[in-house]
Amino acid sequence: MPSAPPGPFRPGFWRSPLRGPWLTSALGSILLILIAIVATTGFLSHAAYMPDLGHNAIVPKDRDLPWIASFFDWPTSPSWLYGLTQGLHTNVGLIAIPFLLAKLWSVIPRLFSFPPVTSPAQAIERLSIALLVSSSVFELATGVMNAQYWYPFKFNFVVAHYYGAIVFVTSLVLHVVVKLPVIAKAYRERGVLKPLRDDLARTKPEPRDDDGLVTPNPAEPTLSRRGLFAFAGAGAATLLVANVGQSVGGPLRKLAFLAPRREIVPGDFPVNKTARAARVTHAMTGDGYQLKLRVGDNEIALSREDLLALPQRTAKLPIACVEGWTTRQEWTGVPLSLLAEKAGAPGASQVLVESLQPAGVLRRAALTGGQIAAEDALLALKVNGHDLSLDHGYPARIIVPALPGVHNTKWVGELTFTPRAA
Ligand SMILES: Nc1nc2c(c(=O)[nH]1)N[C@H]1C(S)=C(S)[C@@H](COP(=O)(O)O)O[C@H]1N2
Ligand SMILES: [Mo]
Repeated sequence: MPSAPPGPFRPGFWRSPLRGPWLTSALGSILLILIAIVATTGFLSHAAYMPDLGHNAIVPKDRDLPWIASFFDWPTSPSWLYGLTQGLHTNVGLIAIPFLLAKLWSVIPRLFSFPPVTSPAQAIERLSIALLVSSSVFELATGVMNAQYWYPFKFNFVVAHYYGAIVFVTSLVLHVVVKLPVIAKAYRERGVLKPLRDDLARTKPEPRDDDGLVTPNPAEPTLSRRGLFAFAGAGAATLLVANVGQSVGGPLRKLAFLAPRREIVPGDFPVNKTARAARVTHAMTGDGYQLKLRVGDNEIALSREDLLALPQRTAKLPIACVEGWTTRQEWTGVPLSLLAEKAGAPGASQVLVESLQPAGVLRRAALTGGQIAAEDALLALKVNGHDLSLDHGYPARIIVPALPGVHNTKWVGELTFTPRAA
């Protein structure tokens, strides 16, 4: 066997006495719990998008995971549901970052193992690890970029993050299954928590292992194992405090210095896309504005005055954005079920909502029968007792309990109902 080139390829190069199967297993166990939460809430978010519903499809139906679309209709109650699942998704995803970095640090010697490939089986294992590492970094990086409204990439975030998640979860399951004996052995021999009792003076290397995680050339420890967990934990806590306020609100909102609070006017709530950015003008929303209600070939048009003359309903409902921020406001407007009735489609099974916004994927969205029928599902005309501002969707916008923010279409121009099947 050729001898390893000098530098990081030599086993003695990596000298931290902390590295070993127990440390990697313990960091991996924490990550596994965090990622289980992130993956579950992520796939729930995908389901909330209703990929099988016309005009909401983000992934072609025939290439989507069939069970995701079929197992349930995203509910409209409790209204905070999507705020909770998406708040968990983004905040737990952030917390995972320091632990992922710590885990990658713990296995660095493996990255340089020499020779890189010794057998076909081992080549497959290494390939699956390459997929796991790259997809986990890709998912966390694109997630953070999205939450920061930073889109330097040219691909569609939602589609890429979704397919990335499938690669990630698949390679993770494989990894856990393959490593189960190593994890079990580490916990059996060293105890699950026992190594955390060691202070710096008692921090010794683990016994040499087959994978070469334990250094043959240990340096004096500068940090105990529990110190390492505290360090990663402090990083996670800092990220959490710096972000969670935009999900839960209250006094924490002020502390959320990493959460983009752009275009926040004092006393107002965040705006996803301004009217200006969406190219919605006063000419479109002024006196000439008419909402078109359509069923088949029948069309009726209502001015904003007509809408205000209809029975109004007020409800305190959140906008819960896929990017993890949530805001609860008091909305007033016409129930969607009433508009379906007016249009001639009582109990409609679907509605296609189209915005006055001339272009962009968010200019239209489809709502299910259940989302139309929900008591508090509104075409909102006012918020907190005042007319909607242009940036929040004047003259009229959709607001449906527990709907992802992205489907709460602003500047609504047309509603096309599909009648209930006879
Ligand atoms: N026409 C239109 N409606 C839209 C959007 C948009 O870009 N265009 N953004 C959506 C997204 S992603 C969110 S989170 C909410 C935000 O509503 P707000 O700007 O009033 O807070 O509006 C939704 N409605
Ligand atoms: Mo959003």
